Amino acid sequence: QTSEAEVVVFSVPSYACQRRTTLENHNAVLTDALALLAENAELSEEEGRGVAFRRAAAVLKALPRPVTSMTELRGLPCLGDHSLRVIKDILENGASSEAESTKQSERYKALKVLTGIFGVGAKTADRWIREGILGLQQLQESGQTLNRAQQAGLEHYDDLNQPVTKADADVISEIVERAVVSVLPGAQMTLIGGFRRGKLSGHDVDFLITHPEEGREVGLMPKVVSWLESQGFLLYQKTTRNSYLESKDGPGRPSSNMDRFERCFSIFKLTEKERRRTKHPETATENGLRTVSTPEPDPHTGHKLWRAVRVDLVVSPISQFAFALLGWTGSKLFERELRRWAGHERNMSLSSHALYDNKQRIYLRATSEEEIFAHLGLEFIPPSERNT
Ligand code: TTP
Ligand code: MN
Ligand code: MN
Ligand code: MN
Repeated sequence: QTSEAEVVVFSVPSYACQRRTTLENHNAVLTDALALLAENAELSEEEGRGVAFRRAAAVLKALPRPVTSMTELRGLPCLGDHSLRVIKDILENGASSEAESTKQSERYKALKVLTGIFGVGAKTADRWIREGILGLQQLQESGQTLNRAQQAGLEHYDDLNQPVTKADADVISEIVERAVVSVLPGAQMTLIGGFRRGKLSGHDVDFLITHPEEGREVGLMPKVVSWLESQGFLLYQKTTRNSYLESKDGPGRPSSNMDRFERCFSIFKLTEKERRRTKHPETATENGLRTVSTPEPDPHTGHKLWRAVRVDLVVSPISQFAFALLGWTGSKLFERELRRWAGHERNMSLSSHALYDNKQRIYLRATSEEEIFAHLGLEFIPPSERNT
C-alpha cells in the first residue's frame, strides 16, 4: 500500500508522435476495451468519439508497466471522463461493462460481420442493418446489388478475415519485387504499413514503389498490374490514377486526408507453390531444410491450395518518396497526430505528398523521414516505435 505522496506519476507527452510506442503493451486489458469502444464509435460514424478513445488507449500503450490504480493516471494527457470511467471499471471489476455489452450487442456484431466484407464501409453496413440485414446469409438472400469489390469481398470472406502472417507478407514481397523489376528495371519497392512497423500479422500487405529518376515512375502501376494479372496472381484489383497535379488542393490544403497517389487496392492469390519457393530464414531449421506448413483444408472443396490476401500498392515520384513513406507507415493514429502536431504546434501542413510552412509560405524539401521529423521539430521515431 503506497500513500498518495509516494505514488510515482507517469510522464507522457501529449502527442503520440512525441512518444516511442513499441509493440510491447503492458496495459492490453485496458487498451483492448478502449479499442473496442473506439471501433464501435467509428463504425457508428462518430469519428470524434473514436479518436478520443484511440488517444486514451495510445497513452496507456506508452506506459512502462501495468496501471494498478487510478491515482497513477493523474496528470496523464488525453484521458477524458468517459475513458477514465472505462479504466476505473476494469481496475475495480476486472472488465468494462460498457465494452462487454457493446461486444454482445446485435448492432455491433452485425457491423463487424458486414464491414468485414472488403468494400463495405460503415455507411453501407448501417443501411443494410436498417433494412434488417444482420449477416452474410441475409445479405445473399436479400438481392442487394453488390459492386465488384463487395462481390470479391464476399467470395473471399473467410480468407480476408484471417490475419496475414509476416511469412506470407515476405512471399508477397518477393512476387511484387519480381513484377516491379520485370516491368521497370531500377524501380524500387518498400514494404510499408504495419509490417514495416514490425508487426507479426496484419489485415493486408502494403507496398510503396518508386524510381530514383523522377518521372520514370509514370505509368508504372498499370504495367505492374498487367504483369501480376498475366501470372495469375490477382483475384481482384482496382487501380486509381494519380490526381495530385490536377487537384484543386492549395498549398498545404489537401481537400481530404486521402492522398492522391496512383494506387491499387487488390486481392492476391497466394498459392502453396509460391509459399514453398520463397525462402524464409526465420523458419529455416538447423539442417537447412524448411518446414512447410500444411495448407488449411477448405470446408467446401476439401483441399484449397491457395489463400486470398489483401494487398495495397502505391506509386510515388522520388521527390515525394519520404513523405509517402512516412504517411503510409502508420499507425493511423500516429499519422493523425503528426498532422495535428504540424498544424497546431508548427503552423505547417503535412500530407503524404509534402510539408508546407504556412508562415514562410514555402514547401520544405526532404529526402528521408529523419529530415521530416527535423523540419517538424520532433525527435525521430523509428517505424517500430510508431505502434500507437
Ligand atoms: P492500413 O494498411 O490500413 O493499416 P496498417 O498497415 O497500419 O495495419 P494492418 O496490419 O491492419 O494492415 O494502412 C497503412 C497506412 O496507410 C496507414 O498509416 C494509413 C495509410 N493510408 C493512407 O495514407 N491513405 C489511404 O487511403 C489508406 C487506405 C491508408
Ligand atoms: Mn517495457
Ligand atoms: Mn496494412
Ligand atoms: Mn492497407
